Amino acid sequence: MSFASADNLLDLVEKIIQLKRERDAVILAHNYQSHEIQFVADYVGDTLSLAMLAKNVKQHIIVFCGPDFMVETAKILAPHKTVLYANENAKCPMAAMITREELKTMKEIHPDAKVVGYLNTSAECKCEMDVCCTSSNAVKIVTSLNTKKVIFVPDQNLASYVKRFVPDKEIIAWPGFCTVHQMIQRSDILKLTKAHPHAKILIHPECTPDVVDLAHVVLSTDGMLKYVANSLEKEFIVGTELELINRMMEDNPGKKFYPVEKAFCRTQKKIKLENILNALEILEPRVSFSEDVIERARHPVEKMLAFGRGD
Ligand code: CIZ
Repeated sequence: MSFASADNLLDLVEKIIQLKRERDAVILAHNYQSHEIQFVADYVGDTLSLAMLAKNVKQHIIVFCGPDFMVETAKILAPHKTVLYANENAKCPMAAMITREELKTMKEIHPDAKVVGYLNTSAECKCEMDVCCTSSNAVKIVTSLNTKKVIFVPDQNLASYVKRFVPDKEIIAWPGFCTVHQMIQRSDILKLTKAHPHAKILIHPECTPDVVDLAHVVLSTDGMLKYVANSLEKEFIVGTELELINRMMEDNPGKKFYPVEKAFCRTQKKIKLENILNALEILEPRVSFSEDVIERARHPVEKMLAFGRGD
């Protein structure tokens, strides 16, 4: 980085912090956001903890640094707050893999099934769900349902992870996936294991089943951060997006972390400091839905929050 860009970075950070104070705004950022975004954020976390925060923070303006569905979930939970996309173009490919119409058709084919939907879906899709989930509480939620048949959308990998815990239930999965976790191959983890045979293997449940099979523990990103902080182990292979490693290294200086280098989320990295400053200056782009969508989508999201964390 040149000195000029370092100056520019510092200038942006100062402006954001000042404007955030003036506006009495809060900045929420997902664990995959780049280091400088996490630095200016008030809270950093996984999808579930950010949803809980969006609902409970006292500020009335939220700048959300994460993909579209996370920002929109914040609006669903806090409809009277001004919720701003840090960058409206940060659209989660998995969330775009299923439409409301497609989910309606699935429900028509399986009228006796309950619908569990990952938060990684559009607000419209959420209107058709019985309950939402994240990777932290998907197992807990599906286990709790008093139904044999469950439609699980849109992540087929998370669906097959959940299925391991509920062998008696029929899980009807939509063939969606996270483009980043799908990139992580069994051979990547085996290579790291060969180089670091004593390392604990942490895998995200959005990874494919053959990768999950290699895990010592399967956790969401906040679950991984907590696990690493509390573990007596000293070395960890981390099967999720690359950025998480930086947090782990910062928080655990005595421990070693081995990432899968190619696991980089282009969507999340579309968010830049300039976007946050712009959002704070013009209070746009805002999330906006009809009252009907908010009302219908809020039900499964609130139901999920009542379950709390599962990891
Ligand atoms: O932060 C995570 O663990 C992700 C990527 C998903 C989730 O459900 O929170």
